[in-house]
Amino acid sequence: MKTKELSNTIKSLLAGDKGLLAMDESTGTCNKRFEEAGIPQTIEYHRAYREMIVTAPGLGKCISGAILFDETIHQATKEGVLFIDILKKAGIVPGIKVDEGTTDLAGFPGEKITLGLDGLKERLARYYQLGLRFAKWRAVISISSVLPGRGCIEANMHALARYAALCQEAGIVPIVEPEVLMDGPHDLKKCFDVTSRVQHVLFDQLYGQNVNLKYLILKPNMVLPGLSNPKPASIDKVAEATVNCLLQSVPAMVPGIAFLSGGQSAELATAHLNAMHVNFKGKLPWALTFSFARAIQQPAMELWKGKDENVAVAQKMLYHRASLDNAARRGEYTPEMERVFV
Ligand code: 5MM
Repeated sequence: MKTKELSNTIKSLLAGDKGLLAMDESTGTCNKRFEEAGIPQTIEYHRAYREMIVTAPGLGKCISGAILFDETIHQATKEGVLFIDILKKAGIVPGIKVDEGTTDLAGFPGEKITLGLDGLKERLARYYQLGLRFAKWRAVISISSVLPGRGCIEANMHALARYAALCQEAGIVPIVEPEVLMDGPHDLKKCFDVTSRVQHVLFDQLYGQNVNLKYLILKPNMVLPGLSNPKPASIDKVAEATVNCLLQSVPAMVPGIAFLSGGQSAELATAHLNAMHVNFKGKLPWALTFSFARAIQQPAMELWKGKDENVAVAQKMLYHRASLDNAARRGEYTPEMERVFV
């Protein structure tokens, strides 16, 4: 195993108060977000959008790594400079989403299994040659009165563990993402119980597949009430439930945890991360950071609207959101800082 290289990549990804930018929306997800924002859904608009992101001034001061989609790694600016090269020049490690989406899990109505293990070894070798040094695989777990089923959790966590083992063998740091979805009326406790169960099974499977816990980053959901639960939880309560859940299930050997935002507003995702740092200062065995997609990109996408004349203001917003997440990592974020962008 290329332990030195894996360890250096992890150090870069977790450095200082920086975090990861997930810009790995697959074609379907990207088109869905463009449609909602009134942006034409073509490959050229995907390219222009990603150019706006990777050329945002100062991005490298806030972002340590960017997760890309396969389409994006072959794309370049209008001047012909590859996005991967722009990121590297800005000091941002380029990474790649290697799962191939989800499909219905046979035998488990309403549940999904993530695809992409076939041929993964060869794809990882190609990605390594292209200079990509970390990867991401997302498993999706739903909550309902009867879900998730044990078979769904086990199948998905087994796939995550096999993916992680292949990544480490290839010299690529695996970002391991078991996402418990926010959809549904469930309460905070239900999310806590399911997230805890999922993470226990995950670490059992990682152990079973000889994955070295020192060379991976966990990308979990925060512990939150479901989106249609009428009773919101306070910021401190979410921070407490999330950290306690992680303390129960994530070994101290894991170097870092980078949260997904999962459909929370950008402001709330930032405030929750901040509260974890304020309330648990000095008590956490791992680095706690962010790997947001929507919570960093969404406000910028809404300003960009697919128009050249909006690029500069959208880039400022992207930088603004990422720098607020840096402040949250330091435990220094306040809602008043939201107003600095006008
Ligand atoms: C959960 O999604 C990941 C984090 O994004 P949010 O912070 O918005 O929750 C994200 O990296 C996701 O995996 C990508 O957007 C790709 O999603 P699809 O559905 O296109 O594979």
